[in-house]
Amino acid sequence: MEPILVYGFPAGSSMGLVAGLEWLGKSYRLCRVDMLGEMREPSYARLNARHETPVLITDVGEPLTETMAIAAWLEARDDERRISFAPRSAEADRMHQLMAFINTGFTSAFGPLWVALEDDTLDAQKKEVLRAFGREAVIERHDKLEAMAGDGPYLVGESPTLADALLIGVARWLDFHEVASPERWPKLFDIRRRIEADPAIAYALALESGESVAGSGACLGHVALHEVIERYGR
Ligand SMILES: N[C@@H](CCC(=O)N[C@@H](CS)C(=O)NCC(=O)O)C(=O)O
Repeated sequence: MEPILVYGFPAGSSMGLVAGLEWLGKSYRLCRVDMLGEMREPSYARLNARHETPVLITDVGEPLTETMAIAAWLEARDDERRISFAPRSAEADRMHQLMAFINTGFTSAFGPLWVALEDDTLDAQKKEVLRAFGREAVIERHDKLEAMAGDGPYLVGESPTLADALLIGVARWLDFHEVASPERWPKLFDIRRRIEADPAIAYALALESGESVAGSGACLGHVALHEVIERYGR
């Protein structure tokens, strides 16, 4: 069977993996999940007990959670090295380093901003503390990633890779939370603009918004969440 990527909306980091699948060019299916609604239902725990996206249903029907594990699964099947590099190469090491940075500190810096936005039990003062803390953390992590970025058109190499896929799913939260102007980090700004101009991103964003659009042809269609849970849930 083709793998199925369970991706979340609104504004899920998994949007980057949809683009990654498009760049990989192998057949896949998608399953769109409302993170504010159906992902919180008890039945979703059969796919991911932590009630998070993304989840990849692998080609043998096993749910695989965690972005880094899913990216590693894709990389292992990227025989033509479309979105990754030869194992043991310096580029592969650098790509893994950037992916790890993005998936850990860079992503988690936005956590307080999400809590301030979504947790209605918090009073205004607590929300402001969280916002101030989150803004500072996001700026600091952007400073660090800017220092790690090279002078190339993408994070690593001459075409978009899994590192760019992970970056683009999360970096847009900077604008969503209105933390700072993206131009403040010129290298990241340039890389983001280049990735965002890619048709795979327009495709992934349109799907996230619920539009029905044509991509590269690699996506064989969507599967309903209840079907994915019934067939592949644990
Ligand atoms: N460690 C997980 C984190 C995944 C994660 O936090 N996903 C977010 C969406 S980007 C989520 O599902 N959050 C739960 C929620 O919004 O309630 C990974 O890297 O895949």
